[in-house]
Amino acid sequence: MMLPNIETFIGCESSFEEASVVLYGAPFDSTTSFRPGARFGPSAMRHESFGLETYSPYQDRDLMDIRAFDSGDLELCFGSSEMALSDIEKRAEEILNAGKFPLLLGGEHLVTLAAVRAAAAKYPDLHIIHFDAHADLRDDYLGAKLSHACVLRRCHEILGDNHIHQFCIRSGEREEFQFARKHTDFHPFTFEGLKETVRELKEKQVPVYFTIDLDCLDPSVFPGTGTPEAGGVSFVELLEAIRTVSQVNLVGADVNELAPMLDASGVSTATACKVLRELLLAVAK
Ligand SMILES: [Mn+2]
Repeated sequence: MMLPNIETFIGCESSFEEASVVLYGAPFDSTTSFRPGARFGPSAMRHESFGLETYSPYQDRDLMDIRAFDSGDLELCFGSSEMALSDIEKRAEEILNAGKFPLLLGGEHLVTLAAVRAAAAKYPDLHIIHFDAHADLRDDYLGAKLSHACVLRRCHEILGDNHIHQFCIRSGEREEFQFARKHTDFHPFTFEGLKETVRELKEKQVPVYFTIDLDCLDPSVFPGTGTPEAGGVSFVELLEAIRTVSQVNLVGADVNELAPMLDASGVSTATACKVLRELLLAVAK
């Protein structure tokens, strides 16, 4: 029997019914402030994932041992952020309501807001662990409230003070840094303090959403992104941090801001694929 050529992320071959983790792609980059291209991130990751092994020697786990389903990319309206967010939120809600773990592939970072809206509706005491070079706490960007530069500020409006835990942040306006020191659990530059944060969240057993902006990585290992910022973490540091975060009660996650065409070497896409493999293996029950 011949089957249609449907490309999934490597090792994500379960049916929706069997799966514990469901991937969904949001190829959206309409509010990118500098270099666009993140809309091509999810499809590039699927395509290039076949250069990876399904086995992770770091975790001694294999994608073939977990049950993950790749639901493909949403068809999103590039002209309306609100319409795009609404479609992403509906998909996240559908996955959550089926009792499965939604894992979103961006896209620019604004897509996280939709997933957080869905998760917060189900889990009112939601916390966010946020890895990023940028604080993303602007109240508006050139007058727009819906921008990838404002996404964590919009999340703060939903979740309130001390529910957002930020790491590796090394860029933003002075006002964003002042806002962070007042309203979020703020850890600039590195993952310092992550173990303590994870211990507290684990003790409280609160639901946690995990958002990884890949530009937390140093541009020397991850140049393929819209707003690269020197002074980032290494791949190995990120991997260890992901494994630390996986100890909390995670209810959803995303990997965002890969713009594959901005790195002709393909290394950024390969790195993003490896981050996703490790994240999948860390979160799959
Ligand atoms: Mn960023």
